[in-house]
Amino acid sequence: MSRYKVSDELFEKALQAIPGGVNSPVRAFKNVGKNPLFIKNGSGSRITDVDGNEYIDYVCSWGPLILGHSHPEVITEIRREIENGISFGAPCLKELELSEFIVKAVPSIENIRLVNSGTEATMSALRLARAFTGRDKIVKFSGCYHGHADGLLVKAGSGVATAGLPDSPGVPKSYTKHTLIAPYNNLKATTELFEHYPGSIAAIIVEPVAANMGVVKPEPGFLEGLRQLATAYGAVLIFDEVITGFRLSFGGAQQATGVIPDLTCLGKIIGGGLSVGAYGGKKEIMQMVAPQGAVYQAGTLSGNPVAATAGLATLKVLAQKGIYEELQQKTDRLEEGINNLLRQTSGEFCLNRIGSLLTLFFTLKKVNDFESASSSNMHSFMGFHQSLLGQGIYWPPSQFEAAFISLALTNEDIDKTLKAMEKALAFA
Ligand code: KE4
Repeated sequence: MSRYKVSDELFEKALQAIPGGVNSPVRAFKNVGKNPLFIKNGSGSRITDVDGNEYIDYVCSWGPLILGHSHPEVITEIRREIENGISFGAPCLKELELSEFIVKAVPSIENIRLVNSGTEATMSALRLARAFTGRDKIVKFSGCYHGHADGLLVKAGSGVATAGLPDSPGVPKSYTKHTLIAPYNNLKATTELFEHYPGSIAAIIVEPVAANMGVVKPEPGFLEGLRQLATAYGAVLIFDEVITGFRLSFGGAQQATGVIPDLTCLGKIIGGGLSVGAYGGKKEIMQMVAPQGAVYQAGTLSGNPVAATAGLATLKVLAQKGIYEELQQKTDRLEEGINNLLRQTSGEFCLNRIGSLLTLFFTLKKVNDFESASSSNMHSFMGFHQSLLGQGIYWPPSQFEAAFISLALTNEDIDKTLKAMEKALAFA
C-alpha cells in the first residue's frame, strides 16, 4: 500500500472541486513529480500528513511560522481572544496593539494600515505611491514576486516562475504597460529606466532580499543605489518585506541593511499563521489613505482581532532577547553541514543563505538574479526533493522558493536533515 494512499485519494477529490486541487499553485508539487500531501497537523518543527507520515518542516506555511507549529504562547492567546468573538468589522484593541507594535519595530513605518495578505499590501502600496507622485509607471525586478495583483504579474517569481508562466493570461496589456522590469542586482539597467522615463516612475518595488527565485542576496550597493535613484527622481521606494519582515531581524531587512524605504509591505510572520498583511511608511504618504485621504483601500476582515492576536503573540516572542541569535545558530549549523556535504560531492551547487532563509541551487553559476537562478538543473532539484521527502524532510517543492528555518528546529532535526541530504544529493 502506498505511504501516501489517503493523500492521493483526497487529492483526486480535490481535483474535482478545486483548480489543480490546491488553493495556491506553489503547493501543487508540480515540479517535484508527485501529488501534494494533505497535512493533518503540525507541532513544533514537525508536520504529519493524513497517512501518518511525519516530516521536519522547512516550508513553515511559506514563512509565517518562524516559531514553529502551534507555539504554545500563540495558541493560548488565540484561544483566549476567540472566546470574545471572532470578528466585529469595527476597531478593536488587538489591531491597535499590533499596529503600534509594528510602528515601533520597523524603522520606516510611522503609520500603518493592516490588510489580509501580502498581495493586498503591495497592491495598495503601489496605488498609494501612484497617488502620492501623480505618476503611473513602476519598476519591479525579474524573479521578484509581490503577490498576484494584475500589474505585478510580470516576470514574477514564486509560483509564477515555478509554473513557467512568464506572465499571466487574463492580465490586459494596458495593466502591465506601466510595469517596467530590470534584472535584480542590476543598478545600471534600473538607472537606464529612470533616464528613459524621467518624471514618469511612481515607485520601485523590491524584495530587499529576494526569496521568490530562491534566495538571492542584494549585492553591495544595490539597495543603496535604489535608495539614491528613488530620491533623485522623486519616486517612492517600496520594500516588499512580506518574507524578510521580522525574519532577517526584528526590524526586517531595512534594519539589517540600514537602507530605509519610503513604504514597507509586510505579511506572513505578522499574522503568526493567520491572515494579516500590512503596508506602512512615512505619515506624509500614508495620510493619503482613506478615510483620512482619498486613496481608497478597504477590507472586511482587516485588523481582525483573532488574526491580530496571533500576529502580536508571535512578534512578542520574537522581541525576546536572543531569539534572532538562536535562529542564526540553527541556520549556521544547517549551512555548515550542507557546505561540508557539497565539498564531498562533485555535483554542481550554489548555496545561498541569509539569516534564516536558504536555497540550494543545482548550478555551478553564482546565483545573483533570476537568469542565473533559472540555470539550476530542475531535474536534479526534483530528485533531491523526492529523496528528502521519502526520508521525512518537507523541503519547499520548488527551486524558486526559500527554505524557512524555524525556532522549533532542534540540533537533532538539523542533523537528521543533513543525513537525509547526504543521500538526497546522490539523487540530484
Ligand atoms: P500573499 O498574498 O501570498 O499573502 O503574499 C504575497 C507575497 C508578497 N510579497 C512577497 C515577497 C511574497 O513572498 C509573497 C508570497 N510568497 C509566496 C511564497 N514565496 C506565498 C506562497 C503561495 O503563493 O502560496
